[in-house]
Amino acid sequence: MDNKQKIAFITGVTGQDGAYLSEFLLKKGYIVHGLKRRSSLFNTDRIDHLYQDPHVNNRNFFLHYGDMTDSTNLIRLIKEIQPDEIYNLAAMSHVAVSFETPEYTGNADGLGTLRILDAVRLLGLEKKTRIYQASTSELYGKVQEVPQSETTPFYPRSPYAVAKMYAFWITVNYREAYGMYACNGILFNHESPIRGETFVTRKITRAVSRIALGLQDKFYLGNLDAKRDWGHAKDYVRMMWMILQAEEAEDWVIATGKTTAVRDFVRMSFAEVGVELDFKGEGVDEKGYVKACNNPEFQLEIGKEVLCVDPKYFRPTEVDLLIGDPTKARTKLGWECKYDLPALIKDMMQSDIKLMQKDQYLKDGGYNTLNYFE
Ligand code: NDP
Ligand code: GDR
Repeated sequence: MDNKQKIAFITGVTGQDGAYLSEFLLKKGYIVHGLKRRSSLFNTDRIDHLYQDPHVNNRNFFLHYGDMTDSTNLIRLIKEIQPDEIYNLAAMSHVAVSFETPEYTGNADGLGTLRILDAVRLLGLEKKTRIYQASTSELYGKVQEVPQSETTPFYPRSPYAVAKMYAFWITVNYREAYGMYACNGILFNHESPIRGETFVTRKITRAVSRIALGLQDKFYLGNLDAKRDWGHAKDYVRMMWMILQAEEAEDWVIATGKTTAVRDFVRMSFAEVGVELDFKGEGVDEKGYVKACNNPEFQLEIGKEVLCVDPKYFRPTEVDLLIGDPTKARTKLGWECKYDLPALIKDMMQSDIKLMQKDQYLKDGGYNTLNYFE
């Protein structure tokens, strides 16, 4: 093994960010180790293109079984890997699901972070290993001030956000108590063609693609008024790395500085396939209709109902408005994003149309295709 090569350990390697970060670090010449969970089906779709046969020499990408709720596993792996950098991305990351599984979320997302930090301390790696903690704009929760920056007070509004708040402060505490290089990246929402299918952006781009191709009539969403500061995951993983290269360990807001309502994300996604939408009604009675269809490839009837609100997607407590102020990262780290929202939506829509065309071939061939509405 080349001693000059840096070694990274990524928890959550099978997730959206884990996949993009692995690609990014491998391109930079890192040796990358990833933590994956055992599951009854393969769960490595997002990183299959990086997989290397364990029987060949000179590998630079390794996967290990493990779980954020298992301290002994984490300690053993960190001892074996001796990482220069740990990116702690593993989490039960779905805000709505965290209301259903609050205890598990606290364990994996909150205590899981402590387990990583304490493993590094226990192994005497405080001066060698730099730690990136995947913190979140969900910490801001109930609006205290806009735009939200590193100095905005936190007011978490879900079991997920409360667990991540513990993770935020335990990271700060280990930095201050033990002189560890440990940072929180307070990242605002970031999306991509490989975003989990039940987050709102991907749910929208998948459904719009299926509706355009005639595979589905309509779809259901919850709160259309929520506003988010959406960026592209490819831009954001670059910043995770930049954060760990900075001289001082600090906490950083990474955001685009622009906010958009869920309703407008829907509108923009339909516009990508040449469909203009009309919204009628209010609250749970609001619906989306086809106002115009300017793309001869997709034959959508004018007046067709394509979107309904289903109260089951409303959360017990909502985060109404997120808009980040990335001034610190911009001035001190040179942060800038290559993708704006229209470019992000274009990327996601082009990818989902292609994916759904595959479903169309399968359906035409008499095979079943899966369609989850959650
Ligand atoms: P994903 O949900 O796509 O990925 C989460 C990853 O964590 C998956 O690899 C998942 O494994 C793994 N994981 C979940 N629970 C455990 C566990 N108990 N033990 C080991 N691994 C586990 O999330 P993203 O990639 O979008 O986000 C990465 C991180 O950044 C998360 O911590 C998230 O909370 C945080 N974040 C994300 C933002 C975003 O907009 N994407 C914004 C701010 C923060 P499996 O594949 O098996 O499910
Ligand atoms: P969020 O992302 O909660 O911001 O957390 P999500 O895409 O789930 O929701 C964004 C907003 O859309 C509203 N919404 C719906 N959401 C979902 N999932 N499904 C629906 O049908 C629906 N209808 C409306 C939500 O109420 C919400 O206001 C994401 C995750 O990646 C976290 O891990 C991360 O920390 C934060 O972003 C920053």
